[in-house]
Amino acid sequence: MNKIVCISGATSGIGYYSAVEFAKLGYNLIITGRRKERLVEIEKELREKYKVDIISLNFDVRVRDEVEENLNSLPSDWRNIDILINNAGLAAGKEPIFEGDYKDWDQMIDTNVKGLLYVSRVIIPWMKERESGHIINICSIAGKEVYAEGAVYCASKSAVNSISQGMRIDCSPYNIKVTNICPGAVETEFSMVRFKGNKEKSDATYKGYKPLTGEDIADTIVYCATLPSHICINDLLITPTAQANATTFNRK
Ligand code: NDP
Ligand code: 8X3
Repeated sequence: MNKIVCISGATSGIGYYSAVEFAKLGYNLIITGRRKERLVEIEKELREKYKVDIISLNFDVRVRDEVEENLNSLPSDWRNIDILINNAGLAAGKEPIFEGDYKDWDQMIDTNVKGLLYVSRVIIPWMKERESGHIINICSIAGKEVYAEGAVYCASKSAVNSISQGMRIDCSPYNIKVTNICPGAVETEFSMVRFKGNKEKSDATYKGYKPLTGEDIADTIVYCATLPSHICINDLLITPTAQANATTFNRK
């Protein structure tokens, strides 16, 4: 059987392009997300183009029962996951902490932190048993620097940063690599989600400079995932050339 990559949040953006890039390399894919129709389309597209096997799992990473039920439904040979990309995540809202929406806070913490943990908790024991595997956590520049009106999103990504470090310590005796990838501005559905469909605000995020694309991050993930077995990229911060840190952009 080909190598297997499991990607959470593969219905758009970084997750979708990661599915494409790994399919090109002949990996079999486990793709997940809440939007079932998108999973069906992506499965069809990648099967036809790249002749790989794909299992789509339609669940919300925030719901532990759904996570466990779906992942545990995998046939035994599909549990031999070589690479887990913990990508499902989002920012919801951007306002000062004293105006923050409780629902947004819950959604970000439940998805970015607890969802990542739920998925990892099922899959890591399978990797541990085989003494082989690579976990790639999609963190953010927001996990390294805090910016105005982003306290809770930044906190959720700081948690990912810490979880990646802890995972690496606990998993390294079992020959499992852990890579924490921290992108700056990537033009995906991210800002439309953050600004709840406000196109003006979303477009403004990427105005006046060339942002990264989902493909750029997918290429970076593939680079980290295909290094020789004795090399592990622990932590990688990647920004557009026009972005110097979380808040400094060279906009024309
Ligand atoms: P997109 O909005 O394009 O993709 C987000 C993906 O996450 C979708 O596939 C979505 O699937 C999935 N997702 C969100 N919530 C859930 C949930 N509760 N359960 C299951 N899946 C979920 O954004 P990006 O591709 O940009 O984001 C991917 C990751 O990259 C996120 O963790 C984000 O925080 C991080 N990131 C993004 C940056 C950017 O500038 N774009 C920069 C740094 C990090 P569905 O809606 O179908 O469930
Ligand atoms: C997404 C990048 O800078 O909007 O994680 O937080 S940022």
